[in-house]
Amino acid sequence: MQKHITLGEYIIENQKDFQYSSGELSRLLSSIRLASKVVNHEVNKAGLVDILGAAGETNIQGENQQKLDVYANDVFMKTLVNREIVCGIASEEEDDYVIIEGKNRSHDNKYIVLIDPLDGSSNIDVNVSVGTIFSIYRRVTPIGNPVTKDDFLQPGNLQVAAGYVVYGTSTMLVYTTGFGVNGFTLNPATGTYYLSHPHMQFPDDGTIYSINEGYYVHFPQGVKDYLKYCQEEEGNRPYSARYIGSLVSDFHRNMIKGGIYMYPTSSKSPQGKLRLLYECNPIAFLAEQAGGKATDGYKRILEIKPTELHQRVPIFAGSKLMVDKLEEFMAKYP
Ligand code: AHM
Ligand code: MG
Repeated sequence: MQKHITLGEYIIENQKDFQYSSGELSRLLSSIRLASKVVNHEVNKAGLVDILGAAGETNIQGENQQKLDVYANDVFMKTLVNREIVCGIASEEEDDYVIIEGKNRSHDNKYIVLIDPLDGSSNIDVNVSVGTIFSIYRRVTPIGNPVTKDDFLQPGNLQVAAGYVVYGTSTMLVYTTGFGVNGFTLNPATGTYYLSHPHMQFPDDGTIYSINEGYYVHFPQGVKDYLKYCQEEEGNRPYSARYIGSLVSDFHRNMIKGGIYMYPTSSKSPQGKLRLLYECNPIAFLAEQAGGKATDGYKRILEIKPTELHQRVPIFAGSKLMVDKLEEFMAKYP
């Protein structure tokens, strides 16, 4: 009989891969696993909001209902803070980073986490998939001191681990520690994640492009030209357009089937929309670890030196040959 590997087993078995295997990173990943199950439970109940009470109202049990993205933020923050594993957290839901003290008010934990606790949350009301995205770094400031902004403003190529949870038809946790990408599916009956997608790989080429084409008139010329190329009748083109409007789900599908996800700059959002530190960097790390590619149109996302916590950048991520082609079009308009 085939052995079913759980995420918990997998994390422990692969601890030896980490450069400094004190077990801290394993415990950190286990905390994310735990928090994701709590959030999953709540996301699954979202459709019952009319019965149980909407955000801001008091529900039937007299509990105050929170917006789900605020709730998800609380769950991830509390789980990580309570376990005293990380020294700092930055979240899409918080204006500034949060300094976390270790045991006995020390500042001797090693890792920082950047997180988008519930990405694509506008999809919740209509029963469409949402996700959590996370990125983990080792701190750069000396242990024993409170973390500073420098710990958070590290380029993506220094990430120690990154991943996402997709709360979809099945809930999956997909992550990398720099040794490939593995996907785990939650069995809702037992609350256990099982390794269902070992060694995930982007097909080198694909036939799906994902972009909010409604903003076409606002896009840079290189993107417009590439979209025209996607729609031309030649070889394996025209490609299929698929856009859920939920980064994690769009990226996840493209990784499995082969495709490109695009959120360019536009005259409406001159820096793009997605955030470098907790959306683009983790997605780029996963893309590269799965044999794909992620750029801002001209250079690797992972080499961008961040200047601000909530910095936005354009992103093009997916099958390598498709991203190469996009860059060819972009290079005509440097
Ligand atoms: P959010 O962090 O406010 O949820 O926004 C991020 C989301 C992504 O998941 C998605 O790909 C994108 O915004 C959709 O934006 P748009 O509606 O402009 O196409
Ligand atoms: Mg987001």
